Parts: sequence; C-alpha cells; structure tokens
Amino acid sequence: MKSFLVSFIALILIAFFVLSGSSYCFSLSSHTKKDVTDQRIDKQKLAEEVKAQFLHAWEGYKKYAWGHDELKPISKTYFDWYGTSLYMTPVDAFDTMTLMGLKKEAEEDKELILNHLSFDKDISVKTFEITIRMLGGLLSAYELDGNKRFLSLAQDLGNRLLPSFNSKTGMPYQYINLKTGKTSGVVSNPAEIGTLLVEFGTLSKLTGNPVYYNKAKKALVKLYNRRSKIGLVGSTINVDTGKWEDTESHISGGIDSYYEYQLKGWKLFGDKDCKRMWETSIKAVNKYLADSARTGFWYAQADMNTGKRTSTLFGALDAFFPAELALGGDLKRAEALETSCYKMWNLEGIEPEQINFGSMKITYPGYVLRPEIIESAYYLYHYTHNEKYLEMGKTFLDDIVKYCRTDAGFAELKSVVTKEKNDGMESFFLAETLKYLYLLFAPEKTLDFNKIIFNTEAHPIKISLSR
Ligand code: DMJ
Repeated sequence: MKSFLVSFIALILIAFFVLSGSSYCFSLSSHTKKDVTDQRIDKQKLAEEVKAQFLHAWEGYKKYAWGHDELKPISKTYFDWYGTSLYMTPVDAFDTMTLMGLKKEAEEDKELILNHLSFDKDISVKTFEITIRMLGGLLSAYELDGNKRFLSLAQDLGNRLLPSFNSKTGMPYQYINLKTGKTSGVVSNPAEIGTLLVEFGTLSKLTGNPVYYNKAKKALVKLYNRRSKIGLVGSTINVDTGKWEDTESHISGGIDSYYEYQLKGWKLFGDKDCKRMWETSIKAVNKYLADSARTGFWYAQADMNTGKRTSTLFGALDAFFPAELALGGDLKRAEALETSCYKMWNLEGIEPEQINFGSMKITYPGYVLRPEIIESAYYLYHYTHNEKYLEMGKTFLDDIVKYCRTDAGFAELKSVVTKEKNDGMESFFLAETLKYLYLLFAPEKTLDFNKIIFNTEAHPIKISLSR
C-alpha cells in the first residue's frame, strides 16, 4: 500500500512537471510566434518600404515618362491618354508624396504641374476620369500645399467640364471637349454620372461659386430618382432620355462609386439628401445583392427591377465596398467582405480582376495594380485596430513587389495565373495603391482620418459640414 502511494505521488509529480513543462513550452512558442508577428508588422519599417517602392516608381516615371500622363514600365517609354499630356501621374501622385514627406520630389512635381499643365486643349476627355484624377488631385494639392495656382487650375478645369451637364436630364455626357465644350457619349453609367459631387462640391466651397455643387448634385439626384421600385439602379442609362439601357445591378465598376459619393456627399458636406439616398440605397443593396454563399460573404448581380440573381461575379473593383460599409458604420459586413476579398487575393498569390464566387474560379485573370482591397484594409485597421489588417497589408505589398516590380517601375499583370506582365502603370497606382499602403503603416498623425474624406481616387479633401 505504501509503495502504491509513493508511486501514485510520483506519478502525480511527473504529470505536474510534464504539464507545467508543456504549458511553459506553449507559452514559449506563443511568445516566439508573437515576436514573429511583431516583426512581420513592424509598421515603421513597412511604411519606409512603401515609401522606397513609391520612389522607385516615381524615378522610373521621371526617367522615361517625364511630363507625360503615364509610364510604360516595360518598354520604358510613356503613354498619353489623349495624344497630348494632361500630366496625369504628376497630378495624381502629388498628395501621396506630400503625405510621405518627400519634399524634394513634391517640389519638382509642383514645378512641373504649375509651369506646364494647361487644359486649353482640343481634346475630348472622359468627364468622370478627369474629374476624379485631375480635379480631385488639384483640389487636394491646393488644400495640402496652399498654392493658389492649384486652385486656379482646378477652377479652369471645372469650368471646362461644366457643359457636360447640359443633357436633357442634367446627367452628364461621358465625354467633353476641353476647348470647344462639345459633348458626346449619351449612354453612360451610374458611376460616371454620380461620382462628381466630392470634387465639384469642393470647388464650390473653395471658390464660393455654387454652380459646381448644384450641377453635380442634380446629376446624382436625377440618377437616384430613376432607381427601380425595389431601390436598385442598372448598369447603363441614356442621359438624354433617362431610360435604362441595361438593367443589371451590382456594386462593381460602372456603378461602384455612385454609392460611394452618396455616403461621402453626406460625410463631407453634411448634405442630408445624400444621407437619405445612401440609407435607402444601402438597404436595397444589402437586400438584393449581398450573398452569404458557401465560399463567404459577397455581393453579386441582380436585375434592378425584379431583384433576381443574374450572376455571382466579384472582382478587384468590388473590393472598395468594405471601406464604404465601414465608413457607413456597418463593421460586421465590412469585415466579413474583406475576409472574402482576401481569399480572392490569395487564390493565385495576387488579386485577379474577377472571379465567380460560386465556384471560386477566376473569370478575368488580369491585375492592373488596383488599390481597392488595400483601401478597405486601411479603413478597417483605422476602425478596429486589428493587426490582421496590417498583416494583410504586408501580404499585398510583398506580392505586388514580387510580381509587378520592374527595373523601371511597376507593371500590371496580364494574368495572375501566369504572372505575365503588361506594359502599363496607371496613375492610380501612385495616387491610391501606394498611398493607402503607406497610410496603413504610417503613424496615425500623418493624416487625421476624421477630418478628411478621400475622393474615389484617394485624394483627401477636408471635411466642411456646411449643409
Ligand atoms: C480608380 O480610378 C478609382 O478608384 C475609381 O473609382 C475606380 N477604379 C480605379 C482604380 O481601380
């Protein structure tokens, strides 16, 4: 009995040491894991790395495309959208370099823009693209730098764009000739019609002339008033007749930022009509387009009149939506959707343009250096401070550098499967992709998130709740 007791106690003691040992091991290994995590998300180091990648892209632009719209990073030459330069990359990139504290680069960029940019050109340009990249870029440059010539350029551009609103409905034509004011492109889409208020409204605020705000707001309202009985909009609409040409509804390219500017019109200007439009729209979007599939939480396509599902496609452009949901206060859906977006990114180690989320098969394999998934990670990190968004950001940065960096800059991918490159570097790579990556890792004081609203091209605009 005595020997039984001794062995029993010995057994208990052994068990105690084994268990405490294993728990010690466990805490050690989790400690090691934590160190690794900390290392992986060394924010300061990552912010510096993003800055270095930005400089690499900018140096390539300077060397091979100086004074032109965009760098072609493989052929090492340049591309001008309309055959003559509108200095798209310099304007789009200016506020990014300012936020990064790249003073020398910002100064040389400013010289280039202020001494050479002119809109007095006989070219027919896309109202939407020129508004979000150029007007947005010049306005944020003015607010950050204070040089009045940025504002004069913005006002000159705004005046030249105004005739685009002269359709029978007040919704803008797709194209406008900057010299003659001649318009074209009668069939447009909600994004191109409804993504003008942040820029035109800010121009009104800064110049004291209400005409810009009123035109852009009217266009947004006229479009909203044509929503279906169930609250959705279609893909294309005739701006003279006001008739829908394609009734498929979604949150992707062609509609996306129409929703974004309802929300941001409210947040930026305190506009109650925008608040009402956003609240009505988001309800319909969540009711008919949100899809809790086997593969995750997504947003799909449906007919705007019946709400019937038409397809289950989701893509790089749709990945802006977690940011909008978060800004609108719906963190639950925002986080669930960003998790799905991250799955999409990781299918091939870098984000495809589009997948079918039913099968998780890639339906369009390109990657054009888009920012949306990074923008959403930045918003979500701001709202949650969950380090997983920093880890996501590190993955995005590493993959972009691994697959897209060339010796002259960064190249799009023709296919995320083969990783074959394409000879293009859109200006939004410097305006948005690298800015959001930088801000994700940079100290919060770099930019006070609560005092600005980003236009859809990531140009920060100061909030003024005047309405
Ligand atoms: C940008 O020009 C803007 O973000 C726009 O709203 C849609 N997409 C591109 C970047 O992907």
